[in-house]
Amino acid sequence: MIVALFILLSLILVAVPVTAEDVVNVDPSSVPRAAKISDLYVFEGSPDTTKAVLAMTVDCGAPSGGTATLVDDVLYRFEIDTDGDLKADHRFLVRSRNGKFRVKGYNFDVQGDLGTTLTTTDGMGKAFVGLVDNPFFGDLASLSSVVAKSGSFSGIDQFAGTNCTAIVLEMPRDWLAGGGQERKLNIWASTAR
Ligand SMILES: [Ca+2]
Repeated sequence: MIVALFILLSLILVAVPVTAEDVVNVDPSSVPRAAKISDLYVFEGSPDTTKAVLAMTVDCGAPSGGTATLVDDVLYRFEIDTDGDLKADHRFLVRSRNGKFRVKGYNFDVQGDLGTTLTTTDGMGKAFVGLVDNPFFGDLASLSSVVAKSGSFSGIDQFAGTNCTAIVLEMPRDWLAGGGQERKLNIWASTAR
């Protein structure tokens, strides 16, 4: 089995929406929810704007009170194209096993327990994999009536009270570019086994 799922998207250092999702080389119904990417985020660090943050959410919709879930031996990848050819030039790779996770890529090589924040040996990069409140807001119950022009949004978030597992990496901005100068980047996320 090769690539399980892609979530594509974006540019640099702005919180960005995902633009596409695709499942290839595998029956979508066979992919565990914890291997399906819900959203990809790219942020400028705050308050430290010399840092950048990559975040990927999976297993969204899980009830509150659960535990972080990654699928053991599935590779979770942040992929970064630095020269505009839409082919990854470097990656940050995350894998879990037996309640622990490991992050590798550029100056990252850290390993520890799910639910904890790990710091690279030089103190410049941080990695977290754990349970978070579902960051997505959606008033889906009103959507059909809004589309039909027969009603309006209620403002009720159907995702309230649900969780996701988040993979979050904070790093100096030049790490995102693989050590090169800051430039326009294409960034996407994928899972594979
Ligand atoms: Ca490239």
